[in-house]
Amino acid sequence: MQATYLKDYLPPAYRVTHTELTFDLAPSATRVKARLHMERHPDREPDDKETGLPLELAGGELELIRIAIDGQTLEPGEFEVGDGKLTVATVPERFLLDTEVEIDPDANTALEGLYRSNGMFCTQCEPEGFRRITYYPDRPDVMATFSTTVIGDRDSLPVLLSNGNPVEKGELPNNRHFVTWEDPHPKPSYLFALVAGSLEKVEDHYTTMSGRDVLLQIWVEPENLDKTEHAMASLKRSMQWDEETYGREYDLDRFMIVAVNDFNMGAMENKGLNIFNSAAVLTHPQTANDATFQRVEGIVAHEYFHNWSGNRVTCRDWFQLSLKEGFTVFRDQTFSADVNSAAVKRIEDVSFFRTAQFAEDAGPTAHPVRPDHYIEISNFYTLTIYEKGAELVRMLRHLLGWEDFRRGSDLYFERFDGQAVTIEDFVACMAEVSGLDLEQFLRWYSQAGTPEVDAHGEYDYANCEYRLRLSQRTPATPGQTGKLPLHIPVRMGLVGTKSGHDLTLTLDGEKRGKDAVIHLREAEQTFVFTDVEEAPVPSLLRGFSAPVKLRYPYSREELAFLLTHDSDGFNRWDAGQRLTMLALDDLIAAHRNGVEKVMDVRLVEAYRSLLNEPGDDKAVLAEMLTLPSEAYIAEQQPMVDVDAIHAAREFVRQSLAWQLRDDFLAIYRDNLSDEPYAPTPEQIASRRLKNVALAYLMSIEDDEAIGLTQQQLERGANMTDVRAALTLLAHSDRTDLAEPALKAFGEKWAHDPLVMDQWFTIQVTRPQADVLDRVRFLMGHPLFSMKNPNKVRALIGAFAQNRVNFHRLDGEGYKLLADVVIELNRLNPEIAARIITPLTRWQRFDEQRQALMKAELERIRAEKLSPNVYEMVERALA
Ligand code: BAL
Ligand code: ZN
Repeated sequence: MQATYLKDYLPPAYRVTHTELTFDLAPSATRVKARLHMERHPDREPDDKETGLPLELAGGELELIRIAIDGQTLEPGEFEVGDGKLTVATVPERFLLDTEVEIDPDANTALEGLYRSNGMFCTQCEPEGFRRITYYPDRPDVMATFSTTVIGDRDSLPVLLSNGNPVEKGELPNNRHFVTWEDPHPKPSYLFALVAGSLEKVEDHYTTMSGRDVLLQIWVEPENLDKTEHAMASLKRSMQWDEETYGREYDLDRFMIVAVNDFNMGAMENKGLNIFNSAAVLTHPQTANDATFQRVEGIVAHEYFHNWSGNRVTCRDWFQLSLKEGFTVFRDQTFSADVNSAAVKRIEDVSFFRTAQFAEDAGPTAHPVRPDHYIEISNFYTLTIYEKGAELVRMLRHLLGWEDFRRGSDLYFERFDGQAVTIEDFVACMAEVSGLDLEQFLRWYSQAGTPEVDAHGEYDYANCEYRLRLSQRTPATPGQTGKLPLHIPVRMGLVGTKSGHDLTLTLDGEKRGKDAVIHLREAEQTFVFTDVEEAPVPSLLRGFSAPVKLRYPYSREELAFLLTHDSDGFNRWDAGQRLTMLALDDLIAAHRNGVEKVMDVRLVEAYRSLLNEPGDDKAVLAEMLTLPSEAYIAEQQPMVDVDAIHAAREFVRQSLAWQLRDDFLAIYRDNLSDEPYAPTPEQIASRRLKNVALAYLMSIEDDEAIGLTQQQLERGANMTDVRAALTLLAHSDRTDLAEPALKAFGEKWAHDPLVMDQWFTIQVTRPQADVLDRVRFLMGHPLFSMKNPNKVRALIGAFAQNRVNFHRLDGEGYKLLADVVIELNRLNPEIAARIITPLTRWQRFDEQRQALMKAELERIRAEKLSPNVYEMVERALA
């Protein structure tokens, strides 16, 4: 299969100035007529003036009915169809292209292009789905205005939506009707959207900063009308935040969101008509937990923010995907931090990043934030493009400071409005407004892998100097060796060991305050701080100011000191994580060597202080009390020993629970509340703290805790508490209590697919050894479907995160995942290529597991593979 290379980029031969589409909808035979107003791109000269440049349009799974140029139907021989494209050898400089195709939405299980979900027609065109709708120059640098007429059955499809504003509607023979939509903003085909179905809406209005009224609509299936309130509130907050923070205003008369059950992604930012996976938009206190409420808020914001960072200014080519995704993730992260607890948002994001993105960087699919080649671009909607891309934008903000960063963003939006541009264009705006040299910084975009920064500090009592030596190296990644030093902003402080306070930082004779950003640019660099009045403990990489692995030989005493005294909330939390990791390392070694495990008393005392002096930020406390996940611990080990990690973590959990039982119980009781549910930061923090405490107590199956868990479940105040309680019961050894509770929950919620997803996940993440049989059994459940990505993620994806069971030594976990990948490879290649990821990480495990995982990858490789799965398997086995 062929790779596409960034170095081969050329502007399109022909551009489209206006696109007219007519859809005549039918489940298995939809007709699409397209009229494209085309002209040769001024930057593409033909080699031969006589023949001109051939016209090539992308298309797949289309049955061509007719093609005409300037009204003249082309005969076979005057055009060619094959290899995913339609070619016309000779066309005028400017022309009208008419095509008519037939497509089969019902046969479209890949969920790319036009398909049906629960009887509703909907589309997903990013990155290359539009070519499954009609022949088109389906690339992001072809931007056109669109006029779309949707025709459908009046009874089954009363609602007909597309991008922009409705300009005409009417009745047609045979009980059909139509609506015509016009989108005045030029857009690439990947932002096209169409929805048709029997939907109902919730409406609201927003007045923009310039006083324009915008109609807001959320379209859902009728039974979900009561689950839209939070998304609507989130949308209005996002619109206001983008005006206040970035000066960006919405630009159409209406903004629509549609909830769809079968959707590969979380949501899609189609111009004026966002399509959402129902899991990413619907919430109700009884059906969604706090994490889902917060996730919905973040995703609604993310998609809305794309209206500028993505739609008004988009990517020149798909190698630039992070231009829109990294910037937009950064924007949604800062929005969520502003409207919730900023410290907790950062802790959550970094915790996830260091677990999952670091793992991606360390594996066979590692790639730069701007890759230089791909076989299947759908495989690059990755944590590196999104989350690492966001970290790079965050570093730019650190380097420039907020005011210059905002000026750079204004310049970017103004200069490139209506254009498809590159990452260099974005960074150049930041350099221009700040005068900073960002040449070295650009290496972050082209160099893959996680940089490792080693730090050593020395205090010179005689001269009151503190010398900090930093060195950096980025390990080799597939296809990339010999990495160059990066420009790394290190935010830091020096915490005085006597005073317990941040000391003033004086560097090169300049006073830099008590918290400063130093710039590491060389492979090795020493920073000498003068006038340091007392011996300090360094607090480095505050707020995770760069996406690197920082190593500093902290003693446990120093970490305990930072845990109490660091003024940076994030680094206080990180000190606790490091302290816990040291204890875990000892326990993992003890388990492997068959030596008795002994709990580190310093860790118990650190937790005791946290519980007894909880401070006033419950959200941060809950994070502090949360142990690193098994996946995170695994990332810290040279070779992953799943059983030792599980045993060591359980030992710490249970030791803390035994020794601090009464403190956890007090925290639980202090945070019980009768207030009606609201997704406020205060309530969320209380519930989280309460449930963290309960989880410790349930780890030792404390009788009182079992009673409290049952009460919490029976009370059913909200899904946060119910799900937490059900999970604790289901993951305990008390099957006598767990089984009836699971059964009752399953019966109560059988009508609600999103709640049933949670039911599947709770069961397949149990640590008990019989879980694989349960996974197999649940795959036969009438409510499970391999065609629904949410179900696949909830059951198979969640099982693959159940580390002790997925990595069983008999290889049955791997076999099950491989079977699923093989089936999905036929049905939905995009999801198949995502769900395979855990198998591709075989290098990190012992020889026996490596052999088993590779054998499953080889079994998959022997199949007739989609480009998506082919690329993943080839990279994994390279
Ligand atoms: N553009 C794909 C979905 C998202 O990142 O918003
Ligand atoms: Zn996005």
